[in-house]
Parts: sequence; structure tokens; C-alpha cells
Amino acid sequence: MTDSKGGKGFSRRSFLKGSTALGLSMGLFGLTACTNKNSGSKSTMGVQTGEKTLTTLTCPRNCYDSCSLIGEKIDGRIVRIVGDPKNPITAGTPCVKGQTHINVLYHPDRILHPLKRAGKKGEGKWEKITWDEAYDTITQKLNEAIAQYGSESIMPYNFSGTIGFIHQHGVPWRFFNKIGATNITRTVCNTGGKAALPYTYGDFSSIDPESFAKTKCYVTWGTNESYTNVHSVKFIQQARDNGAKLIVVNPHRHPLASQADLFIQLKPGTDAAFALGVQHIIINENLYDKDFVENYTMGFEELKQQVQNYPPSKVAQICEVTEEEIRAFVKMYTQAKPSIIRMGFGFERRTHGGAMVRAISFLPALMGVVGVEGGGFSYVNYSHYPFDNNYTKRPDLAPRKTRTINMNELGKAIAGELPTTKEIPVKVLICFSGNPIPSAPNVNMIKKGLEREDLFTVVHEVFMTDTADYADIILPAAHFTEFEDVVADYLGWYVRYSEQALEPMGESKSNVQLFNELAKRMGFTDECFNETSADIIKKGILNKPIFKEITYENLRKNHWIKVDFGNVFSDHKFNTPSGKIEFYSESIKKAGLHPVAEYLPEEESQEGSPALFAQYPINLLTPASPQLLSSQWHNVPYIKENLGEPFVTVNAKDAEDRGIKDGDYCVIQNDRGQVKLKAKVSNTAVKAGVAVSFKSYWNKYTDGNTINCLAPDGIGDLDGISTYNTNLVQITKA
Ligand SMILES: Nc1nc2c(c(=O)[nH]1)N[C@H]1C(S)=C(S)[C@@H](COP(=O)(O)OP(=O)(O)OC[C@H]3O[C@@H](n4cnc5c(=O)[nH]c(N)nc54)[C@H](O)[C@@H]3O)O[C@H]1N2
Ligand SMILES: Nc1nc2c(c(=O)[nH]1)N[C@H]1C(S)=C(S)[C@@H](COP(=O)(O)OP(=O)(O)OC[C@H]3O[C@@H](n4cnc5c(=O)[nH]c(N)nc54)[C@H](O)[C@@H]3O)O[C@H]1N2
Ligand SMILES: [Mo]
Repeated sequence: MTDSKGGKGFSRRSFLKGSTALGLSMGLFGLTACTNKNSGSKSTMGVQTGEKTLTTLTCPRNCYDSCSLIGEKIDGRIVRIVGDPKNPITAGTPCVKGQTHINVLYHPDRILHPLKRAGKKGEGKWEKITWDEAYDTITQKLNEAIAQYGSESIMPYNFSGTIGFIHQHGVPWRFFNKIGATNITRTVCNTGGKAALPYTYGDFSSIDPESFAKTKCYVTWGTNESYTNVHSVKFIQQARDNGAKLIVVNPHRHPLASQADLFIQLKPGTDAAFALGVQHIIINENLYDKDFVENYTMGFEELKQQVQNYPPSKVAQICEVTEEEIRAFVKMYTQAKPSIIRMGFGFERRTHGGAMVRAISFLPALMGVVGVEGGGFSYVNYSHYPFDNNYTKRPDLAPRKTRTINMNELGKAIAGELPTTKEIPVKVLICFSGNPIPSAPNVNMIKKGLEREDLFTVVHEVFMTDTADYADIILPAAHFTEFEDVVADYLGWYVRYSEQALEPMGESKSNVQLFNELAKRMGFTDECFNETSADIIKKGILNKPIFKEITYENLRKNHWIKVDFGNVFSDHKFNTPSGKIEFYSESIKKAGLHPVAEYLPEEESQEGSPALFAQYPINLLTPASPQLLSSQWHNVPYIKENLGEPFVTVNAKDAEDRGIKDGDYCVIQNDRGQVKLKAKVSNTAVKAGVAVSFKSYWNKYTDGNTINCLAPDGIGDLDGISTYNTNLVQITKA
């Protein structure tokens, strides 16, 4: 086996050396003990075995936990992939999807050769071509577009197929910067909260999820750990074993809600009102930590004044909960210390998502648990990301400042419906590591754009996705076991190495290989387009004391390295203009939000748009399903069967009003589109006026009924955040 630099890969022996350095060997033996260790015997998959080697892998899918994995390789094939038992987060077991990585790797439908369109767009007729022909066609189209419309007529679309630093966040952007292509924002996922938290704390960096076990009260607000962050559940349960309380704030009764000590099933989009109502009681009844507030916060008087606008009676009405529930929250939350507030990403994909996060963010400060072990807030972590973006992405290569399009408006951009694309149309779309049909919003608009005869679309993909169906040229992408990268969790504090275990299958190429080669075909002579992943890992790590252990050699040797920040904010230094936690922020006011925080009705809601609400009275939430990772894994038979057909969960009262019975098909509709799905009728999963259907089922597996046809492409209040959940629909019996 060779790695991308042609060096020797990890043998079982060298792996053990590395893991011994971390004291891992016991766990690893434990792991191999259940498989056949002898050469020449049958493997668990029934393949005749030669010598077995272990490879160091990391799951690079878009997840809070980037699991450390160990692949067993025999006769040039990976026969088993398991979780690293010694990594505290992975703890030996990947999630349901991670357990089927091999089924993805050796899936019979992998695209193995470049293809060109041989029918109408979207028709799915293809002709096999060589890489040479593919590169010639693409460079010709790029040069034509640049000559006729300028370089901004070229637009990348990309998000999170892989989240590796080199293949996702690195080399492709060198290419697009050099071209001077349109920039896209990376706003589909979590930018609202990420922008909101620094106004309060000067930073969004969260506590270590391993410290969840030390809390006395875990509040999970707008997230669903048992589906989207399964590796943190064990830490929550450890805390509960030690007597901690669990509070869930969510319109959807998900698995943790059913186990909670208190479940607040509030009306979607009203979280800011609920948070300010809770603070109304905490402040007026003197339940907050006065010393902490006096020493480390600023703007308390303004907050005190603002929360007077949110008395429990009014908040109960806005949030459709009882006053007793608000008081029960206050009682449980203020009596159990230290407490953690965990905020998800899904709940803030709303028109006022940033304001919601801002309002909730005050609670840990009022309780004085910031910087305390087992206390504080949890949202996202990037502080342990060790790479220098200026080096990995090379923004300096750009010939000039180019336009930026919000990725949530992909449909409008390629359909020519944005003011900027009326001026300069998108002529070439290069889509890689992203699958807008069915993961982006307003899918019908995206299809309209992709159908444009004068749009040249390139899709670099592992599988024939719904988006690939619309390509002019499809390029085969390598699986993550076929290239080397460094990946990091976005909740835990680990930086993890993933080696190249296999040669790319067929003629597939990794993102790095593709964009380096395409750059050369475009005549770009910059030295950076000769760099391999290993070169970039070696040269690209920031020269900061916290990253001194993170070297290429250490990553290869140790598999994963924790960047330990201890108790976040324990020094009580906050990088805000005042140096304190800001309940009042002049900067957020400049960004157009209330300087403290306020509840504003959603753009699509009863209060925000009464006329629309009269037509479409149900708020549709489209969270993550346990079996898919956005759209990935839907084509794996075991997962597909387990997932079943898409459905919509509706409240029994709404169902009865419409003559819908459990299992009936119903039509879900708004101005953006309509889909037909099976109804799951429930008294408790959602309240009346709310429905839930999971995101990103493949369009082609659901006869065009992907829920993202209905998802809005509006932009939220902070940093361009998506608004998937601000979504009014009508549901009728089919
Ligand atoms: N309705 C609704 N929709 C949502 C959301 C929601 O809440 N509601 N959430 C949104 C969120 S949070 C996110 S992050 C987005 C995710 O949106 P995307 O990032 O577009 O996610 P995927 O659908 O998984 O598409 C990734 C594609 O990359 C391909 N791929 C995997 N590895 C590689 C590789 O190494 N190279 C290349 N070239 N391709 C690769 C996969 O095969 C897959 O087709 O979805 C969003 N969609
Ligand atoms: N299995 C699986 N895991 C995943 C993913 C996946 O697709 N599948 N996606 C990954 C990605 S890309 C991301 S960004 C993360 C997302 O991780 P999460 O944020 O946990 O995921 P979501 O399911 O998008 O949304 C979480 C919750 O928000 C709730 N919610 C919606 N509106 C509101 C509201 O107004 N108020 C409140 N309080 N709650 C609300 C929904 O009911 C849902 O339970 O997960 C990652 N992990
Ligand atoms: Mo995401």
C-alpha cells in the first residue's frame, strides 16, 4: 500500500507503535480479538485472507463527532471498519451509518469513469469518456465563460460531502480563487448561532462534550443528540446516573424528550420569548448569581428592563406553553448547578435564528456557571482547527475581489433570478462534495436552473445523485479511504488523521487530485498546485503553542490528538468590546438586531404573515433522520430498508380536521411545491399546527417527493443563515 506521496502505509506493527505511544494497545487487541488474526484464514466477510494490516481512518462526514476508525485490510481490500475503542468520543462504535462504510466503499453503483451527457438534462443518459476529454471540455467551457462573461460567471457549489481540511476546506478553493470565480457563502448550516454567541461572550467556542458527564443539569435546546450526535449521549447519561436533571426544549418529542425530567414542547420559532420569559422570573425573583453578574457582565440593567416585556402570562401565550411549565423550567434550571445549555444548529435555521441564540445565551451567565466545570454553553467548536486558511485556501491567488452569492439562493442564482445574476449569469457550475437536490432549499427552483441549456454543469461525485442527473460532465470522486486527510470534530476537541488505505477505485480522483490537475490544464503554474495532501498537512498547521503537538508525524503515529482547552472561559476573559459578557451589545445593534434580545415573529408564521398563514397553517420542521447523513447513505440497501419511505408526522387533531388517518397518503404543499407522503398521526410527537418530516431523502427514490421542494430559500437575521424551518405548509388528504 502506498500513501499519496508514494510512501509506505501503516502496517499493523507501525500502527501498534503509534497507539502504544498513547497507551492504546490494549483496546486495539480487544478490538481485533473478535476477528480472525491469522494470515491465510477466512475473514469475517468470507474473503480468502493474506496478511492483515490495520489502517488509520477518520469518518469525514458532516457530524459533531468525527469518529476515529480502524480499517482491517486483507488482500488489498478493506474487510472491516470499526470504531477506535480508545478514543473517548468514538469509544469503539461508530453510528448506524458509520457501521456501513464498507457498503458505501464497495457499493456497486460507485461512479468509476468520467461521463458526458448523452440525453436531455436530468434524463440520466450517459456516455463514458476519458479524463482527457473531460478536462478538455471543462477547460474549454471555463475559458469561453471567462472570455464572454468574466470569471464570476463560474460558480462553485459545495458543502459537506467530506469535511476534511485538505480536500474540503483546502485545495479546491485555491483553484476557484485563482480563477476569480464567484464566492459562495457557507451558510446552509449554522452561521446564525455562530455569529450570535460572540456578541455575548466574544467567542462561540463551547465546553468539552466529555464534561457533560460532570453537570447537574443538561438542557438540550433545539437539538436532537440521539440522532445527530449519538456519541455525546453517553456523557449525558453518565451525568444522569450521577443525579443530573435533563431538560428538553423542542417542538418535537424526540427520544431524549421522552426520557427528560422536563420537556418544554414550545411553538416553533418562539424560543427567544421563552428564554426571555425565563429570565424575567430569574431576575425578578433574584435567582441569578449576583457576584458573577456584577464582576463579569455588562448591560444587566438593560436586560432587566427588557425582560419586563416578557411576563410569564404573555410568554405562555406566544410559546403555547403553560405558565407552570415556564416556572418548572426556572425551578429545575436554577436549583441544579452547574448547568449546561446545549444549543443545536437545526433550531436556528429560521428568519430570527440568530436572535433566538442570543436570547438563550444569557442564561449560563445569569447562573454564574460560565468557566465552571460541568457548566456553560455548548454549541460548536472550531478553536482546535489547526490549519492556516490563508495557506490551505490561498485567497491571495484571487485576481480581484469577486462577488459572493449566498448558497441558500443557489436556485435563484442559476435560474438567473438574483439581481447580480441578471447582470452576470452563472454559465459554469462546478458542484463537488455537495448534493443540492435534495439537500439545498427550494429544490424546484434549483431544478429549473439546472435545466438551463446554456448552463454547463460539472458534478464531481461518488454516486449518481439527483444533482448528478443534471450534469453535463460527471467526474468520479474517490471514497475517503482512498485519500489522506485530517478531520476534526465540531463539538469535541480532537484533530484526527485519516490515511490513504486504498488506491482510488476505477478512475476516480480525490478533490485534491481533481483541482490540482484542472489547475494545470488551465495553465496555472503556481507551485501550490503541485502540493499533495501530505505536503499541505506538513506545511499548513498554524504556528501557535496550542498546536505544537499537531505535526504530520504525530498525527500519523497517534491517530488522534486532543487540543485541550480546559474549562472554557475559566479566566473570565471575554473578547467583547467591553471585555465582559455583554447582555447589551452595541455591535449587535449595528448588525440590525435588538441590542439586548427580542422575540420577533417568524417571516412565515401566524403573527408574521397572517394572509400566508390562512392558506398554509402548519409549520413544517425538517430535521435530520437517524439513518441518513444529509442525503448520504440513502442508496445503501441496509439503510434504505431501515429508513423506509419518507413520512410526515402530524398531530392527531390536525389529522382529524383533515380526515387523515395514520398511514394515509397526504399532500403537503406551499407556494414552492408539493409532495405526497404517508402520514404518521401522533397525539404527542408534535402539537397541533406543527408537522415534522426528515430532510434530504433522494428525489429519485421518492418519486420526486423530496421535502426540500418545500423548503424556503429565505435568509435569516445573522450571517446569511438558512431558514429551512421557517416553513408554512398546508396538508390535505391525498
Ligand atoms: N430540509 C432541510 N434540508 C437541509 C437541512 C435542514 O435542516 N432541513 N440542513 C442542511 C444542512 S445542516 C447541511 S450541512 C446540508 C448538507 O448538504 P450537503 O453538504 O450538500 O450534503 P449531502 O446531501 O450529504 O451531499 C454531499 C455529497 O457529497 C458527496 N461526497 C462525499 N464525499 C465526497 C468527496 O470526497 N468528494 C466529492 N466530490 N464528493 C463527495 C456525497 O456522495 C454526497 O452526494 O443540508 C442542508 N439541508
Ligand atoms: N443522523 C444524522 N446526524 C447528523 C446529520 C444528519 O443528517 N443525520 N446532519 C449533521 C449536520 S449537517 C448537522 S448541521 C447537525 C445538526 O444537528 P441538530 O441541530 O441536532 O439537528 P436538526 O435535526 O437539524 O435539528 C435539531 C432540532 O431542532 C428542532 N427545532 C426545529 N425548530 C425549532 C424551534 O423553533 N425551537 C426549538 N427549540 N427546536 C426546534 C427540531 O425538532 C430538531 O429536533 O447534525 C449532524 N448530524
Ligand atoms: Mo449541517
